[in-house]
Amino acid sequence: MKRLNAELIEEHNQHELADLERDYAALGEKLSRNGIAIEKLTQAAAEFQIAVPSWGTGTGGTRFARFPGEGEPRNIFEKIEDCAVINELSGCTDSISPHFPWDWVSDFSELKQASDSYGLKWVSVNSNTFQDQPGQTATYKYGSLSNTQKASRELAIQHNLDCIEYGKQLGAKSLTVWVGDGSNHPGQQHFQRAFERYLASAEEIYKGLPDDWEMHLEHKMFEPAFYSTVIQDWGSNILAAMHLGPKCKSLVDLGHHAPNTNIEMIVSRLIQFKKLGGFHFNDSKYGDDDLDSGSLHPYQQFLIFNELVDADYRNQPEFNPAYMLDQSHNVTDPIESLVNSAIEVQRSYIKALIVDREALYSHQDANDAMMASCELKNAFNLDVSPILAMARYRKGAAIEPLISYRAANYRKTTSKARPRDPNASGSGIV
Ligand SMILES: [Mn+2]
Repeated sequence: MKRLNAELIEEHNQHELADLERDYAALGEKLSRNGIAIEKLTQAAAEFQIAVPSWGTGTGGTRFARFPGEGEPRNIFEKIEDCAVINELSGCTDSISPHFPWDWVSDFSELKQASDSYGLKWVSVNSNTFQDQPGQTATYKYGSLSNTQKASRELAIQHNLDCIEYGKQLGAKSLTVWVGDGSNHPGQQHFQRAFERYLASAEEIYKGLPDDWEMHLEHKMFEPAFYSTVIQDWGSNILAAMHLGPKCKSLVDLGHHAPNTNIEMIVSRLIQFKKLGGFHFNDSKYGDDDLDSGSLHPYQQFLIFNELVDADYRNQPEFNPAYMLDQSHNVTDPIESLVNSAIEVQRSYIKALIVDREALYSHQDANDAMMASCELKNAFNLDVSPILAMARYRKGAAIEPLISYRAANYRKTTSKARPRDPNASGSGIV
């Protein structure tokens, strides 16, 4: 089942196909001069998939305000519809990463049926122990898995175990755990005791993982805690992951580091020790800005994929990271941002495939810094857009996704079916 009018996309594609074929042929000729077969890259682009976060389909906000968009999804079923649109346009987002309890439903088979009807899968389940739910018996105000109070810790453990159960019904294979635990004042929290409590709680969750599941820990330097967080960086993250066992790995959210951190090097270290579980892609200028992927630092994103492609090239064992977007869209249509961002991540991947690994290794061995740098920069500077567009076209997705999307008038037609509740609090991702 399609959510957008497939004929409309096809009509637009036919209009743009002749130009695309010319650009594709020219790029193919240029690549072949360097011994690269364009068809291999187009095949890789067609196979590349990145998950859409269910929460990203709604308009985000800041701690100050949220400005809801017209026709935005009001529940998980409507989020699935928007995820279908994103995949029909991009051709590279065939899965959804859900968030509980935001996406909780009483009948998960109904949810699975809805996603199946659009050919969408469910991947990593995200738990939420950073806010209290109505009627909650113990509070997360002072932390969840590391809370000094046993009742709060037990509640957080049980919620994560529940998330695994929900995920099993949806066919997911991993649990992503991010906690807001930390402190705002020096002295407020005993660093070691808090980490000990976190590990003891995480052990209970780990015990509940099915054999074919992974647990992904997400670190974050600050927010909501502003002095310290319990899993503040990849150091604490990998320590926890190593402590818990082989099914526990680290998840890298690009916005969760200090500015100018060498994230690609962190990625390399995690790969080396078989601890890279996955990514939350986004971009940032100041902190956890959750801006569109590749909108500010496309070269950094390329350098991360350079490490990922390198790991693949060297057949690194136990290397199978999960790719997800994690963004907040305050001033754009979330569908447009997610389509664009998925394609920008795919773009970084294809550019990284162009790097001549053997040539790079020989420049590195010869300490030829200039040529090594040029090997990367030349790949990055190549415009691979025709490859991405051709991969989309062959899958029946849109050659020009935003043009087709706007022509479909989706928001306007959807807004009629999704009237906004005037009494809604306007809560969203903040
Ligand atoms: Mn994240």
